[in-house]
Amino acid sequence: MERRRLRIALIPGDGIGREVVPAAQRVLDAAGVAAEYLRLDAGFETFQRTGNALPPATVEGVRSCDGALFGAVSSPSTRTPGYVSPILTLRKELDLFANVRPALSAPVTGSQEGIDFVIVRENTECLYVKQEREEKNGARVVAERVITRRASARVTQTACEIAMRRAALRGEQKALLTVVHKANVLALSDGLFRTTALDVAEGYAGLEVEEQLVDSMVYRMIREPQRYDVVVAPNLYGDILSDAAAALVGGLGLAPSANVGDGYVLAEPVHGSAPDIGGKGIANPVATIRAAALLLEQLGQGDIAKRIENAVDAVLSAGVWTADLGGQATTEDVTEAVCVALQAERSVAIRR
Ligand code: GGG
Repeated sequence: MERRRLRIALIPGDGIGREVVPAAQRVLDAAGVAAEYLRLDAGFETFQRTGNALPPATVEGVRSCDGALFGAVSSPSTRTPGYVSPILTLRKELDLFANVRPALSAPVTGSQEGIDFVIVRENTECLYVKQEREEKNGARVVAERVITRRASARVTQTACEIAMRRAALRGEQKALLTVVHKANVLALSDGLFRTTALDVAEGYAGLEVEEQLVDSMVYRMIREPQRYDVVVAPNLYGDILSDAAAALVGGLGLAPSANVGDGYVLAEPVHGSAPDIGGKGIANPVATIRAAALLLEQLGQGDIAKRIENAVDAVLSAGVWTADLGGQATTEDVTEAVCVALQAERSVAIRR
């Protein structure tokens, strides 16, 4: 099948981002993806070197591509004049309003069985608008939390569409959407998210809709993760819930995500830059390899994405595990094993 040649932006960022993004690029090559790559700078190291954590050329370059693969950044926890978080800014600049984070059981000892749900996190507002101010000489700090009807509606629409697509793939008529909020305490802000989400979801026939307070959601997700299908949540709750969900299926080393907007997708591992292990060659590349697969799926190459996911599963099933999973494999070992699994499968397919 003749495929469109893709143009993909690669933004390794900081720390282990610089190891796992090249690993994922190797896997894309081994899978036979027809693509040209544009490598772009961003992150704290870029800030230290150039005074800009997200150079305009990076934003321009990202826009010139069909999609992007981002690694990780290490934003400082203290206020740093002139520094902006490149990933938060990119999400805003490109209007990537939904962050799609699958939680899927994996063949590793740290994963529970039978889990297959997706958290769809609102990606542009909530506390992440970073409107903080000091009062009373710094003795009191106020952080504004923004929730809008528009953002709540479009993230819910994305979640509903994912739910319907997943049901169709399962060959079922029914899907379940869980709307997470804390409207019993934050009646205005979470109240708006809740009513908007419930209104939007009502328009999808065959979609069962439930709502859950965020605290009880954490509890139930840990006790009965197998019951969930698609979960939609405001930004901060979605961020926290998705890290917790990753812990149920093998950890952050395996967890991919895709930031999606109306016409663009930027995929990334859920994990950060892990500066403690950066440069040691021991980072788990699987989350980024899976993120690359999510990117392909969004760009209409779901068949290659599936082959990459199968190759990753085969490698994990064979026990080729990095230290975060309890193994001794290096980044290179895992990457090479996935490439070999893909190439073996490709040559069988070509012989057929
Ligand atoms: N790949 C996701 C990532 O880098 N996560 C860390 C994160 O969210 N950082 C935000 C920031 O440092 O500005």
